[in-house]
Amino acid sequence: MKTVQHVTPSVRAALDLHRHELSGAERSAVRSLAEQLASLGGGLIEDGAWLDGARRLSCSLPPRLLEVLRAFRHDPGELGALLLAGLPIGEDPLPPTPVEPDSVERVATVPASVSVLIGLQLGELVAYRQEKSGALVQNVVPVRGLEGSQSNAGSVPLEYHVENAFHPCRPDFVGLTCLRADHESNAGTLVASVRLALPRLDASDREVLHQARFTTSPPPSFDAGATTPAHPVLDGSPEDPNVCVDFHVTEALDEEAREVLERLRGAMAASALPVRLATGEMVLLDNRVVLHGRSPFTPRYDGGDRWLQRIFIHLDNRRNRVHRAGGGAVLD
Ligand SMILES: O=C(O)CCC(=O)C(=O)O
Ligand SMILES: [Fe+2]
Repeated sequence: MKTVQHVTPSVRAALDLHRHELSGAERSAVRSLAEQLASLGGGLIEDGAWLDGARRLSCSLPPRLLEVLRAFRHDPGELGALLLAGLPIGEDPLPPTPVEPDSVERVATVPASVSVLIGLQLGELVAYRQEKSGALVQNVVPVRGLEGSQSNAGSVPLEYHVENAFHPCRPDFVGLTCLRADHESNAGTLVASVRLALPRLDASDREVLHQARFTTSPPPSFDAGATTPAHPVLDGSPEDPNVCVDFHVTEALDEEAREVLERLRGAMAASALPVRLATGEMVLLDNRVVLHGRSPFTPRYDGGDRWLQRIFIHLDNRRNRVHRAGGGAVLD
């Protein structure tokens, strides 16, 4: 890992954010695969046969893209995120941004197919039955009336979190593909890597974070569910730990742990990079290594608002099998 902690955030962004820009020829190749996939069978994303076709077609993504995805899976780098730019999205006019709550994509479109093709080269696509009705491709759009909510339908600052931190089988990777930026291009997906934040904490704080002195409850996007048993926020190798925290819903069980959690939040915020996604860009986040949040923006609910599509990826389809009734892609 290169060390770039003493440069300004913007320089660090340029240096550190793993960015891969597709060439024109690569964009055409991805577009042709996505079009084939969108018209495969009934184009139903949750249909096992469609997903089989998607997996097969994903093997024909451009070699340079396959290399980048494979390298990211091996090691997500200091930032824990990969930005893909120049994806074939927005070349045809896009429909209006959905406005309804819990909007999802059930029928394949070219943008949804692009996300699926890329996700399937990183691992297995999964969803959670209690969230966005178990859809594999979910729309992240602002929803009227939910402005102030700590969910991806809100537009106030969204607190740093690991996706589904409360779940024993949370995603290994999260993919966010941008169809449309917000009107003022203000909204940034904030990426905060534990690899960058850790040097800002002293050894005793890290030790506390490795102890089971925290609990996490399900976020609002889930139906009410049980709070986790006490868990550590950092686990695994002390020199390169995994992180599991959601600063909106993770609670410390004692005063010392509460203070340490607050210092971790400060370290994370100080290391965070805003990724302002533009049309045709996709950010892949390693959900074991980075927290993400979102800066505020002003929705208009006019069909031209910010529109991302989200996918979740697991590396190991056996480890999660106990949660996947019938062997499908949806976890209970
Ligand atoms: O809107 C964003 O950039 C991120 C929202 C988010 O946290 C999510 O969809 O999981
Ligand atoms: Fe999230």
